[in-house]
Amino acid sequence: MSARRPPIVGRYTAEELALAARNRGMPLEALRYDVTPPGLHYLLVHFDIPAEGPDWQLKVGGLVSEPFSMGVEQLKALPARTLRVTMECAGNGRGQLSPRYPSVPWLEEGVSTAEWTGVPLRALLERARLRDEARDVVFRGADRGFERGIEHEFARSLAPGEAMRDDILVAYAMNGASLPPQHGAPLRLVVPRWYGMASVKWLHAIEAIGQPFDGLQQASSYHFRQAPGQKGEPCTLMRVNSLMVPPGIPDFYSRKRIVVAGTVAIGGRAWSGAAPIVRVEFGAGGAWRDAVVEPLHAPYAWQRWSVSWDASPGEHELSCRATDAAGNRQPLEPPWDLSGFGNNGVQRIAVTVTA
Ligand SMILES: Nc1nc2c(c(=O)[nH]1)N[C@H]1C(S)=C(S)[C@@H](COP(=O)(O)O)O[C@H]1N2
Ligand SMILES: [Mo]
Repeated sequence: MSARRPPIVGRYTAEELALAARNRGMPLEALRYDVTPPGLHYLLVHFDIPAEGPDWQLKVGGLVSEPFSMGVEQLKALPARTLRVTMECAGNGRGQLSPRYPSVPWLEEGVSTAEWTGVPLRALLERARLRDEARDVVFRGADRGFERGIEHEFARSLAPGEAMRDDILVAYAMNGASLPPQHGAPLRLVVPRWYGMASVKWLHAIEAIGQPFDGLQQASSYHFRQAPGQKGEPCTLMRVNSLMVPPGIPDFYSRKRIVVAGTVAIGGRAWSGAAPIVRVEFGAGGAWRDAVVEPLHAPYAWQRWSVSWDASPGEHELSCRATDAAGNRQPLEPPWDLSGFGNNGVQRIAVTVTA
């Protein structure tokens, strides 16, 4: 495997700026929407958005008894399901770490929720009849490029047991309209509860193989590592996390918040791939108290939380901290990871309250 890029300390580089401009985040005020309007959904495209073409085919093959290939219209004729799914990039929060890995320098905005419509993956795998020798199921995207000197198309895999879950979709619609080009048109995988990298866009092939998939995006990228050279643990489920809508109004350049003294309605969203959110604590000036958390309405979507804050004149730091039903709780500080994956440290917002 060729060398990893050296870590960065200090100012953002031109390469990071270029990546950030292509792969924009969700403006945090959009946390107000249950379902993120498509133009505000965060975006991550490793290479170029491939051209879509009317003759797009999805091939299902490899270690299956009945390989087949089907066009998008044929797929749309199969029984469909719509799921509301919160998706977060595994690298969300990377830009807060130091040293940081040279990649998309997300601060905290690499998360959104959409309603995806498509055919359950399980129905396609049942039709193809996975053979017993299948050890891994590979999902291939049509976008191609180099990373760390290796040319590949973006591809990921799931173990057969995971792939047969009934909540994974081969989606052709987002929020009731055809998939936009940047979100994977004409077809993408949507893997609820997992970090976004599992949801392969521009999906053109599903292939069952007899050994664990060794593609770069599967075997090398998307692993939690403390230090270089480690094999690490694969990124899978989204860690417990929460964000708030920054209150008041911003200063254009610094984005610092200005709030008028008085009772301020504070709110945001919390999510976890492991279990529903059972608690959100709101922190102001070092004191924490419980916010009101809405019950889980859609099993794969974030939950709304709210609290009212008595804002007194002066400088304040606001934060929020979620706990899920499995007992996972956000750490107060960003957890260290070499590539900046899985940063679920609490959000901190500096607020100036004016009289
Ligand atoms: N083919 C392909 N699929 C992909 C990617 C990609 O670059 N190419 N990026 C992945 C990553 S890392 C994330 S976080 C999600 C982002 O999905 P979105 O851009 O629709 O928000 O898509 C995933 N699927
Ligand atoms: Mo991602």
